[in-house]
Amino acid sequence: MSLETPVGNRESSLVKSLRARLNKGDSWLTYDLGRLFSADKLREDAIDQLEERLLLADAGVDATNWLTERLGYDLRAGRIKTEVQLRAALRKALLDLLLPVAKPLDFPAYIKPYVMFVAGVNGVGKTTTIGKLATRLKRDGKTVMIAAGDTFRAAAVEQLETWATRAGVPLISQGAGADSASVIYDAVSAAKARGADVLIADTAGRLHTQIHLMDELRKIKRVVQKLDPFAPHEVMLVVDATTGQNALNQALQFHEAIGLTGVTLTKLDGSAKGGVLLAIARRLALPVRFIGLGEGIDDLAPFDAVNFVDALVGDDA
Ligand SMILES: Nc1nc2c(ncn2[C@@H]2O[C@H](COP(=O)(O)OP(=O)(O)OP(=O)(O)O)[C@@H](O)[C@H]2O)c(=O)[nH]1
Ligand SMILES: [Mg+2]
Repeated sequence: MSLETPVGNRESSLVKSLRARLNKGDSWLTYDLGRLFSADKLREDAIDQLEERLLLADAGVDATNWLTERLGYDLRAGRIKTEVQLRAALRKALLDLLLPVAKPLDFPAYIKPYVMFVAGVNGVGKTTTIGKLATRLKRDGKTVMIAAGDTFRAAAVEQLETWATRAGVPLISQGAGADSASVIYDAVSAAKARGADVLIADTAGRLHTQIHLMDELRKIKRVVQKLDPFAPHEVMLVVDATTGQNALNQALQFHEAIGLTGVTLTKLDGSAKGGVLLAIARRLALPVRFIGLGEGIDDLAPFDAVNFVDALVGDDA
């Protein structure tokens, strides 16, 4: 018996579980599309109904308007006469929105160490995502180091230590109360000295209203740039899908404050509907890196637009 599931299988089972969850018989988007038809004709209010579903699923006004306008156009052009056609039109519109943002993290060999900051509000899953990601990268043969940049919350370092041990990667820390920029500066120096491929820096959870903490992020960036003017190579925001529209606001605020280069959406396994991904794609067009599908070490998958959309509209349509 093999001890470990091969990567391909693991990924496809994650996608299956995403699909099962988003489509738990009450998929927010495609649930009972048949109801939008009466006597085989699309009902007058079909677009209004879809609009309502999109808004309820946290897709936000921008993405919702964009999608319903697209579908309205197809409708008037006579391209949506059946449920199958409606499903196909939805699928195409969703892909047009999401394919451009499905950009996996790329670690070019000439950037060493590839410095990554992981930021976000409290409790969204930053530390957990770092643990999962470090594990994943190490399996891919990369040498990874982690910096305990969350010096703010009690027990944050211990939590990260547990993840670093699980992932089997070294952690650079100075303990609670230390200066976050100094920890991350040291970690980048150490990663350089040891020739590590990737350095992932955890940061304390913060609200965009906590000016001093937002300033701290900018400071970390400035300090690290003394070692590498092009660092950080990735500033990844982690957002919790169960917070709905709030996740979009967080993305807007953090982007304005430090300039994001990617987003990871966690807790898609929970009560989340995932619509906020559409909102973020429409408003910010930031690359979506990963989706979190649970608390376990393997519950992280690169964001794949086709899988995501198929989970929503059903690829067997
Ligand atoms: N169900 C589920 N839970 C998750 C996921 N990612 C993280 N969590 C849980 O969310 C909680 C918070 O995770 P952390 O990784 O500590 O979040 P954080 O952003 O580092 O939190 P702070 O450091 O306090 O700001 C933990 O209980 C995690 O197990 C996910 O994808 N799915
Ligand atoms: Mg944390």
